[in-house]
Amino acid sequence: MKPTIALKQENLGLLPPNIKVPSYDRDKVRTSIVHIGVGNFHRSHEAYFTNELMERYGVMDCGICGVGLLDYDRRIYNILKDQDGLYTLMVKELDGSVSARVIGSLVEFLFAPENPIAVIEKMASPDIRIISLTITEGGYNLNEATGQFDFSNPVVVEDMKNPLSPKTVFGYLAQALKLRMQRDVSGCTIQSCDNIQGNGDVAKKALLNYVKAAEPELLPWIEKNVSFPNAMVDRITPVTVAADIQKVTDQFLVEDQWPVVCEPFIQWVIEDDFVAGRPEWEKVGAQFVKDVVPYENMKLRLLNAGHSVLGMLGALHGYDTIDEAARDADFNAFLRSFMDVEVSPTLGNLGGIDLDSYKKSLIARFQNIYMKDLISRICLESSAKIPIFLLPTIKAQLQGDGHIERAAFVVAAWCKYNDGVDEKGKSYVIKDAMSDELIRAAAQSHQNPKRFLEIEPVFGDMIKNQAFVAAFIKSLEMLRSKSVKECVVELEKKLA
Ligand code: CS2
Repeated sequence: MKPTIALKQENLGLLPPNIKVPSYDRDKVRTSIVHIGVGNFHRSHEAYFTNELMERYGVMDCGICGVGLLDYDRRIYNILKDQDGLYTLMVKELDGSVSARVIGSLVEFLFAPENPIAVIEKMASPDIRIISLTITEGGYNLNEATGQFDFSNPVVVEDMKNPLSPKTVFGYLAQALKLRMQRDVSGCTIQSCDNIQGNGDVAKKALLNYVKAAEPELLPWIEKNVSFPNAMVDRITPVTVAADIQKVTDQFLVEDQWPVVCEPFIQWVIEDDFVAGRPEWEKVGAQFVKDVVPYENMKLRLLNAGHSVLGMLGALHGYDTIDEAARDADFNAFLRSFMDVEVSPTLGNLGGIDLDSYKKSLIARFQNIYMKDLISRICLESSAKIPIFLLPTIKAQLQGDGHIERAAFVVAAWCKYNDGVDEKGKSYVIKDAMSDELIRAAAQSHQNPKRFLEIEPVFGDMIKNQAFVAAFIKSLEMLRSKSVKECVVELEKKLA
């Protein structure tokens, strides 16, 4: 048994040849990006692209300073500090082979609860050209129904009172941009990397709403000096489990406390609107385009909603992982017709994208048996996901009198999911910022099915649409009398 090696800068030379390590001099890397929300996705995506630019092209001026805003981020902060910002990215191919590389692009890390001023100063530094975000779909604090910034959120109330020790991303951005304005530092780009339609526009709207109330004199400066490019981001990145940590040690001899696992597929389509310049990520595979809307629609409505379809159906049936649900012939048939009949007609002109092969590749990605992407990961925070991933399809289809039965069925499956127990009798926890309300509404829906659609921040006024309500009620009644598998088979037969 060969000795294992702790992941640290000084040990990189000791790692075996089957794992790639940064060959560039990390001491020479200069930081120009601050990234808020260093989760697994950031580490498999933007940090990976940036590492590739450093590795393959020797670009040294795009180092990333990670920032953790939440108490929850303490663990990643401590681990990355211990590992000199290094971590292993393990790619799981469709044929079961794995490849690994150590990523070196995260060269600094700040933990905001420990030192808020350091974070504000870093973001205000003239060296910083981009502040990028992965703060999750729900992190933008906009009410789904009204589209307005939620000033009743207690952390926002606190930030308004204590601007110099903020808690929210908007509190930090406002203070940092204010310093930039006061010190006559140039503007910068705020780059959302979250799965949201028009993620740049949404980030802008949320920030401007906040600033208008908190620091009104800053508003015109931001409008003039800050850009918010939209982007579509994609790489399936499951939760890291103990077996992954073990695999990294067994196969690559690396002791990494929190490696990242992902699929080989990667895509980043970005609007080219960077006020202070940007790394040439296109050299390593990113696409810069004028209009990202078609790409976003396609990805959110097919991949992310496809995940929610498999997640909800799979959870009710009692599957644990997405690949199990995707390889179930009945669920697969349902997913395929959901994509073809209900989503594809809403996508408009995709200008040269081969939609059929995109859908085929999605199914193959979902079926990757080596990924073990947990259904619990997909189902968490669905109250922020469903309105972005699934409801726009229903709304678009209703406008054109198209089919909505399958999408409505998934909404009904989500309602039943909030009963908290699968068909095998196993209970699970609903992890969602709105869990209390979801659980209450789902419980009441046993007497009054419409009750679930009354959750206004999720459904807005969709309850007024009779066709949708009828399809939802029918599905929910069916789901409460039959297994989810029997339901999808019956539905497919009926709609064929
Ligand atoms: C998933 C996404 O969170 C979810 O529900 O659909 O995290 C998905 O894996 C990524 O967007 C893939 O790019």
